[in-house]
Amino acid sequence: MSKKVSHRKGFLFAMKRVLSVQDISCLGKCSLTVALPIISAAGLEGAILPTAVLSVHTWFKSFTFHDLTGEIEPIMSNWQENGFDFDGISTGYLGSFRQMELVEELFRRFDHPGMLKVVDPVIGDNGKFYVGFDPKFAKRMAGLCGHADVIVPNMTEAAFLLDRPCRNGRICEEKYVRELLARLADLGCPRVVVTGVSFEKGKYGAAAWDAETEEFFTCFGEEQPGTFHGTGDIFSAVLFSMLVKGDTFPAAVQMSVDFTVESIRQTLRNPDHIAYGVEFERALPLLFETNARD
Ligand code: PXL
Repeated sequence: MSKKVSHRKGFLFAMKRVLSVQDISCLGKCSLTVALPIISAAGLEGAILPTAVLSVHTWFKSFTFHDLTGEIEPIMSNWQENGFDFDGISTGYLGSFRQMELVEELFRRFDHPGMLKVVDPVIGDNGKFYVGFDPKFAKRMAGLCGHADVIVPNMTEAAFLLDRPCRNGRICEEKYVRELLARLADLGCPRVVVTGVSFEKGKYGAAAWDAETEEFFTCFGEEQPGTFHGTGDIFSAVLFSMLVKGDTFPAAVQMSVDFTVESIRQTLRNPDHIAYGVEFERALPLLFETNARD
């Protein structure tokens, strides 16, 4: 029988511990290789539950894929045996229906008042599903979203979760986004952030809805040219970290926009920048600064 021992309580300056559940793409900047440095820079203890190991992410023409589904249950049972708990659990890329079921089990087993559950429904971008995903997968992901406190889809994922066609073009109307957010909250998640939103040329960012307070807000930054892989994972890792640290919902979304824009801006300074990820490492000082006030 597991004993509930928090190894951190009782220390005045105990760090908060968070868990990130997603794949390890060994090379290519996304999922755990970006989430962990962001969590650490934000001053949180990062634990990981890798769902698969890939040579590179699926944006590349070829990749290896080693599924780790069989490890998930034994790892969570072992954590329970050792008495560990988390201040937050965040999920990203999940490779199968079974993994979504296991994440729901993880949420159940480690739930306690104040434990934040963030789901980034990683299924597609730029109007298309990522390799291996389809409308059936999106429907199951919508079910998982119903178990989260916060979800962070991009505009493509938001449409796919609701089984709607994607709209063309970057600029959209506020009315459309407000309705999208309300329908996403109807999935059962009280706080929704949609990324990749623009109402006018030159401004790009996120729109959010808090169904409990009925508050709608937007956070924009200066629009940067081009599209970059992995920015959604960066955005959700910053949002997750800032919420666990106790930021208000609008402040956490604004920080996530600022950090993502700064990562892209730094990337574009390098004329030989890589297309498969951004130089988010250069933006990490923005997060160090948030620790001074903790
Ligand atoms: O960035 C999202 C992501 C995460 N993990 C893997 C991916 C992708 C998007 O393509 O392929 C393996």
